[in-house]
Amino acid sequence: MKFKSAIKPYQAAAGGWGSLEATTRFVIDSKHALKNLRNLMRMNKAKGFDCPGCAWGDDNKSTFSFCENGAKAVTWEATRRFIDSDFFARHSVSKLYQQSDYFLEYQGRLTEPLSYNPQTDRYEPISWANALSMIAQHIKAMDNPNQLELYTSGRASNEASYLYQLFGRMLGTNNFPDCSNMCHEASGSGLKRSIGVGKGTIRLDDFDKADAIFVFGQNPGTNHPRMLHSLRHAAENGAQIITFNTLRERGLERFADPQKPLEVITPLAGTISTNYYQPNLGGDMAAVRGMAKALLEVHRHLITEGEEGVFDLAFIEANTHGVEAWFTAIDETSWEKITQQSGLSELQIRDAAAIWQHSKRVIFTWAMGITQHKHSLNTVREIVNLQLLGGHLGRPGAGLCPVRGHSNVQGNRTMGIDEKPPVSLLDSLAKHFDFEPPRVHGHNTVEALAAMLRDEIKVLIALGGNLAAAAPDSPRTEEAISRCGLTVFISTKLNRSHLVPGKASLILPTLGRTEEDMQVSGRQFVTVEDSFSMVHASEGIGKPIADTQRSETAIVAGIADAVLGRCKLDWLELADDYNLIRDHIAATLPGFKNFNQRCEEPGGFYLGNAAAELRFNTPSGKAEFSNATLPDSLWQGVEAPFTLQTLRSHDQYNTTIYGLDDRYRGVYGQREVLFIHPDDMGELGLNDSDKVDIETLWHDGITRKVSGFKLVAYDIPRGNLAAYYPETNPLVPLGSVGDGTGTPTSKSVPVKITRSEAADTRRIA
Ligand SMILES: Nc1nc2c(c(=O)[nH]1)N[C@H]1C(S)=C(S)[C@@H](COP(=O)(O)OP(=O)(O)OC[C@H]3O[C@@H](n4cnc5c(=O)[nH]c(N)nc54)[C@H](O)[C@@H]3O)O[C@H]1N2
Ligand SMILES: Nc1nc2c(c(=O)[nH]1)N[C@H]1C(S)=C(S)[C@@H](COP(=O)(O)OP(=O)(O)OC[C@H]3O[C@@H](n4cnc5c(=O)[nH]c(N)nc54)[C@H](O)[C@@H]3O)O[C@H]1N2
Ligand SMILES: [Mo]
Repeated sequence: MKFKSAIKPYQAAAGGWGSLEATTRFVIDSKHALKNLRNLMRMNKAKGFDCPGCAWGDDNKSTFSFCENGAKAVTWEATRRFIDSDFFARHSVSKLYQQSDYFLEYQGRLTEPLSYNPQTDRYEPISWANALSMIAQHIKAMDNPNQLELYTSGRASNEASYLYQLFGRMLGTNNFPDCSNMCHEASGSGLKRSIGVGKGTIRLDDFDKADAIFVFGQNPGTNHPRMLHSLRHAAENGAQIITFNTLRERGLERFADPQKPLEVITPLAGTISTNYYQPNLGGDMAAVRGMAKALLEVHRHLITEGEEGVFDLAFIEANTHGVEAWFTAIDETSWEKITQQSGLSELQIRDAAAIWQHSKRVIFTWAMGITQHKHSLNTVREIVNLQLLGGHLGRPGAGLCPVRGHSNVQGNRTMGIDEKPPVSLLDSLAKHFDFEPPRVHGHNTVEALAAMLRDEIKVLIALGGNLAAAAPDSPRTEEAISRCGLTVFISTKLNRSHLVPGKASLILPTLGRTEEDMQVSGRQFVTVEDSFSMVHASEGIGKPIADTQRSETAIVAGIADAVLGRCKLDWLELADDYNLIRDHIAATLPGFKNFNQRCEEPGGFYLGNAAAELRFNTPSGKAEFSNATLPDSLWQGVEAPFTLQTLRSHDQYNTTIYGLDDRYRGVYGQREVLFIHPDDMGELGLNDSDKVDIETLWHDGITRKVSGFKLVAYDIPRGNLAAYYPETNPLVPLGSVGDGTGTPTSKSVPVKITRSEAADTRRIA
C-alpha cells in the first residue's frame, strides 16, 4: 500500500463528497466488495447486525444506516484475508513486535487456536480441547481467585459478557478491568453520584425537540458520524449547537448528509455549530462554572427586580439537594480563575450562558475531552449541576448524553462487567444461582496492570480489545502483561497484546459481530445496548472464514466449563442456545423481564432510566448538586510548558489503524504528527514540518519520550498540543489517573518538546 504524505487543509464539509468517495474506495479495495456492500446495507436494520463501530443509536431515517467509519469497521472485520500457522512458523514474536499496529491487523483474521512456545519464540497451533485444559490448569493452580484478571473490551455482546462476569464471580473474583475504565468511567461515576444512574437520560428523538445542544470534548465527525445526522436534523428544527472543543474540528463546523444527494453536489452544506469555543485542555469545568456564575448574577438581579429568575426553582426545590453549597462555591470562584483556567474570555462564557438561559430544552453531550482528565468526575458533575438548574431532566428535548465509545460498552456494564459491582447485582446473582459472590471490589485497568507489575497476577484473560496498546505507559504496560503466568487473548485479529505474551500464552480466534453464529440449537443472535439504553438483537450474516473459529459466548462457556465444571450450571448447554442465557439475564437484572420475547420488537426495547423519570437512587433520594472547587493546576502540580492530548485520527478505530490519513484535519500518509499553535512553534524557533521529541514531565524519575514527530501548525489554543493515540501512549504515566475514576489522563499530559536529534524511531522509553 502506498501513501502520499502531505498536509493540506480540508475545505469541504464533513460527510459530503469526500466521505462518499472514501467509503466506496475502502469497500472496493477490500477483497469481497459485493459481500461487503450487502453487509453494509443490512447493518443496523431489524434483521441484521449492530454496527461494530460506535454506540450511537439508530434513527431509522436514512436509507442506509451506515457511515463512512462504520463501513470501515465492517469491511475490516469481513476481510477474507487470514493468518495460517505457516505465517507464525515464518515470523517469530520478537520479529512481529517490530511491525506497526497497521501491519499486524492487516494480515487478516485469526483462524485457529495458538499457543506460545518460548523456546522457539513462536505461536504454534493447539487444539481447542488442549487450550481450554491449559487455562483450567493455570487457574486451578492459583493460590486465590484474585490472581486472575478478566479484561473486557466493549464489543463483547450482552450474552458473552453476562457469562464472563458470572464465571469470574463463581470463581470468586471481581477483577473485571475493562476498556470503560480508560473511557467513560467519569461519566458513569459522576452521573451515578449526581442522579443515581450512571447512564445518559435522553432518547434519540430528544435531539429533534431540543432548542440548544451543547457538545463538549467530542469529535463526532470521525468518532460518531451518525451523530452528525442527529445534529443536522436538530439544526434544521431550529436548535442551536454550541461546541466546546480545544481543536477546530471540521466535522463540527459544516456537514453535508451523503444520504441527501442534493446536498452532496451543491455547496449547501449545513452549518453545524452556532458557536464554537476553544477552551484549554481540561478547561471545561471552569467554563461551565463560569456559565453558572454568569447565570447566577442574572438570576439574582432579576429576583431583586421582582421578576422571575432564570432557574427552574420549582424543579430545584422538588427534585434536588445541595444547591446552596454549590452557589457558595460559585461565589468563591473568581472570574480571573475561570478565564485563566478555561482560556475563554468572560464575554464568550456569558454568550454561551445566554444561549442556555434562553433555551427551554437543552441537551449536553460529551465524550473523551471531558472524561480523560484528572478532574473529570468533578467536570461531569459540574455539567449535571448546570442542567439541574434549568430543570433539564425528565423533559422532552432536554437532558444529559455521554456519548459512549465501543458499540456495546454500555451493555457490558449493565451485564455486570464492573469491578465495583452494586450490592443489588451480587444479591440477585447469589439468590438465583445459589452461590456467595465475592463482595470485595476488584481491580480496574490501571490497578490490574499495577498488580501484574507486583507479580500478584497469575492469569490474564482478555475478552477482545488490545490491552497492551490501549493502556497508558506502553513499556510498563507491556512489562506488566508479560509477567503473567498465562495470558489468554480472545481476538479476531493479530495485535500488539499477543506480542507481549505471558510465560505461557494463548490466542483464541473468535467470530465477529457480522458473522453467522451456528450452535447446536441453530443460528444464534446476540443483544447489545446503545448510548440511549436501547437493547436490540444483532444477528451476523457473513459466513465464518474457518470452522475452527468459535463465538465469544462459546469460548467463555468453554473456559467456565473447563475451570468450574457443571455442578452449579451447565455452561455448554447455555452456549448451545443463547435464549437460555437471556432467561437467566431476565431473572437477575432489572429491566429485562420477558427478554427473549422483547428481542422481537423492531428496533429493540428501552431499558428505562429512573433519573429521566425523576426518581433518584442517591443517599438523599434527590439529584445531588456537587460543589467541588476548580483544580489548582491543570498540569497536576507539574510545571510544564505544554499540555498534550492524545486523540483519534479519521482512519483508526482505537488501536486498529485502517490507514494513515486524517482527512478532516488535512493530514495524509502519516500519523506521527504534533498539532501546535503557530506562535508556540515560532517562539521555540521551530517551523511547520520540523521534527520534535515529546517528553513527559512527571515526578517519578522515569523518562517517557517519543521522537520524530512532525509539527503541524493548527487552530488550537496556545500551550495546548495534540497527537494521535496509540503512538503517544508511552507518554501517559500509569500513575496519572483521574480522581475517583482511575482513568488515565490521556487528554492532559504535561510535556515539553525539543527539536529531534534522532532519526525516525517508533518508540523510545
Ligand atoms: N471511527 C472511530 N469511531 C470511534 C472510535 C475510533 O477510534 N474510531 N473510538 C470509539 C471510542 S472507544 C470512543 S471512547 C469514542 C471517542 O470519541 P471522542 O471523544 O470524539 O474521541 P477523541 O478522538 O479522543 O476526541 C476527543 C475530542 O475532544 C477534544 N478535546 C480533547 N480534550 C479536550 C478538553 O479538555 N476540552 C474540550 N472541550 N475538548 C477536548 C479533542 O479536540 C477531540 O475533538 O469514539 C468511538 N468511536
Ligand atoms: N492515549 C490514549 N489511550 C487510550 C485512549 C485515548 O484517547 N488516548 N482511549 C481509551 C479508550 S476510550 C478505549 S475504549 C480504549 C480501547 O481499548 P480496547 O477496547 O482494548 O482496544 P481496541 O483497539 O478497541 O481493540 C481492538 C482489538 O479488538 C479485537 N477485536 C475486534 N473486534 C472484536 C470482536 O468482535 N471480538 C473480540 N473478541 N475481539 C475483537 C481485535 O483483535 C482488535 O485488535 O483505549 C483507551 N486508550
Ligand atoms: Mo472508549
